[in-house]
Parts: sequence; structure tokens; C-alpha cells
Amino acid sequence: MAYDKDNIFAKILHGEIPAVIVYEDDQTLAFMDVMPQSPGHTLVIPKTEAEDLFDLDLEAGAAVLRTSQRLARAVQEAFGADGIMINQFNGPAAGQSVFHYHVHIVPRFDGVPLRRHSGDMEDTAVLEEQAAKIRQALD
Ligand code: DGP
Repeated sequence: MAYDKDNIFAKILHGEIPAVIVYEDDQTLAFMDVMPQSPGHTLVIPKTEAEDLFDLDLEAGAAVLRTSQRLARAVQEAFGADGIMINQFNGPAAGQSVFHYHVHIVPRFDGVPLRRHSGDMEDTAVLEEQAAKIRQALD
């Protein structure tokens, strides 16, 4: 399958549809997942075109890892999470639904089950509030 330039994350990257942005540098963008599995669920994407892990340039992958580590620290601090789960799906059979490579940063809390993957949409106002907490916790 060829990379679809009109996928929803490409549109976010190019400012064609809105997203609650948490962090941006020259190689990566991080924004709130609109269907969070827990409060603070954040996504990190490369600015290069890559459908999935198999398609990912390693330099872009290193940049995504660097941003993911920074974001994971900030999310953990901002939400007082007991743990941080990192997910990354490749192919529909693995649960991938948006075909621009992305890493999920999902805060986990002892004894609290996750909401469904790609489940209910969160209010933008709530996501804005959570993003502000994460931005504040970023180094
Ligand atoms: P995956 O299954 O790994 O491809 O997950 C895609 C994630 O993206 C899923 O958790 C829901 C989220 N998502 C889907 N559409 C949008 C959108 O338009 N904006 C944002 N911020 N997140 C989205």
C-alpha cells in the first residue's frame, strides 16, 4: 500500500485540520489523541511520510523516539501516572487505523482499566487543559 498523502495525520501536520498540539520541532509533531484511552494520551509523529514501521526512515525514527521520551516524562509528571505505555501498531490486523507512522504515549494508573482503543471522542476543551499541563511539564 502506498503512503496516502491525504491521511488524517498528514492533514494535521499540514495544518489542514485542527489538533491540540503539545510539542513540535523540525522533525516531529506531538498532539493529543482525540479518542484517548486514558487522560493525557498523546501521539508523536514524524514529519516525513511513512505509513508504518516498515516504511520509516531510521533518522526520522530516532527523532520520534527522542520526542517520545521527552513527552513520556512530561506526561508522567503532569498526570502523576504510575506507568507509561508506549504503543505502535502496524497494519489493520495489528489495530492500525491511521496510516501515518505514530507512537501512542498512554499514561497508566494502578488498578484503572484503559478505555477502548479508537473509542469515544474527548471534548476539545478537556484536551486543551491536558495539553497545557503537559506543555508545562516539558523541560
Ligand atoms: P492507530 O490505531 O494506532 O492507527 O490509532 C489512531 C489513533 O488516532 C486512535 O487512538 C484515535 C486517534 N485519532 C483518529 N483520528 C484522529 C484525529 O482526527 N485527531 C486526533 N488527534 N486523533 C485521532
